Amino acid sequence: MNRQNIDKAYEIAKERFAEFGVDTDAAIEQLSKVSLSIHCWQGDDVGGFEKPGAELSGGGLQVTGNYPGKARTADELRADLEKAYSLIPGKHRLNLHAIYGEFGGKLVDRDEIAPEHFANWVAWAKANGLGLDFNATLFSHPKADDGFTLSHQDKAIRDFWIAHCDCARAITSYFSSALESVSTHNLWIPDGFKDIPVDRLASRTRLKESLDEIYSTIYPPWTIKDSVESKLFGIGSESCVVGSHELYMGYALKNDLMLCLDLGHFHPTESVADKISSILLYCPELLLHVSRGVRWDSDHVVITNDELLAVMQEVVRCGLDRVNIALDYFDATVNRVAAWVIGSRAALRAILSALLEPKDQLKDYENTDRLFQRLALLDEMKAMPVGDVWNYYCAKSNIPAGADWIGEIEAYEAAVMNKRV
Ligand code: RNT
Ligand code: ZN
Repeated sequence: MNRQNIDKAYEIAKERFAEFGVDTDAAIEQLSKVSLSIHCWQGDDVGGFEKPGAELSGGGLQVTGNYPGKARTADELRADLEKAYSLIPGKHRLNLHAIYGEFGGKLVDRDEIAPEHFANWVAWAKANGLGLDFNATLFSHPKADDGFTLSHQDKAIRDFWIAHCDCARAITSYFSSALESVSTHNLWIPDGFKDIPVDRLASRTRLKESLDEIYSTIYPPWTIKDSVESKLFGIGSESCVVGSHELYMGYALKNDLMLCLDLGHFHPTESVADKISSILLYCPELLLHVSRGVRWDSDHVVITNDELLAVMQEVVRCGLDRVNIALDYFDATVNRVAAWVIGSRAALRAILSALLEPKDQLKDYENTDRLFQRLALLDEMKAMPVGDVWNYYCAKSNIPAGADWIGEIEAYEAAVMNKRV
């Protein structure tokens, strides 16, 4: 895009938003402070580096597609991430999973992982000015093959996974101190029943007891933000997921943890946007897994759809500083680096769109019962030039504006990714 046109369009957009009392420069300033936690696992189809050629298995998670160029090593993944970050305006974080440690060719089981296995990630994060977040990995492992982990009937298996979570939280606190930026540890487990169980209470009791053990190790809040992620159903856990929304909501409230809402983990017509204000009444902070379900929890690449816009509106209306925003999707049918860029840019642009809302005017209409005016203004805002503000923000940040980044991925694909055979 031509820089002069970007600037000209921005000047007009700025005036148009100003007519509604909205300050576009202030919105850009706020947006520049938002850090997305970008998920490493889009880069290699949730494989990780426990052994060469490791693949996602179990847990009801499914990656489809075999687009060429997948990162095969941590170095390749870091190179791909650097490319992605170079096309996303702002300073962001990286979200790692435990299987992404570098184990030097040795088989290190999940209950033995330690900060040293993530030393390269930390050095790289430091060099690139990124914060790190972390996730225990309770899938793709023989001890998770029957679909149960922390709620398993067998105490030895539960204990193994508790030990893994202990390691994962220790690694998370190491990230926080090494990078001087508080890291989130998110816990998601696959446990659930394909067919109708008769003793839901027993498995949920076991899960609760495992959680009690895990979180009995206290880390000061400036060293870890702990979150727990619920789910409604998965492949192979259609009838009952042990870690349901109610289970974790209760647990988080009682134990001062963060709740993680994944956009794909609710009934398809249920509004995650509507949950945010309720949860923030009781929890100081919230974690979002921004995803896109298509008919089911399919983890499609995030794009600018109504759901994303509605979620980000609520995030901004309720308190951008209280919501941690992570991405969570995996698509192997398209260039994996492009998938990161598409989702990250969509999420940021949706936040920008929400920041450009004429909040005072809308609230005033609402509080004085001028409801057609509220509806009309909300709808008119959809035709406002958010894209011109976005392009200006990108250009100002030295990041390609508009669709200009597509060519950069094409070049990277030809020069780097297509050589990985
Ligand atoms: C699974 C959860 C979970 C995972 C990642 C890989 O349904 O959404 O967050 O996607 O941990
Ligand atoms: Zn998730």
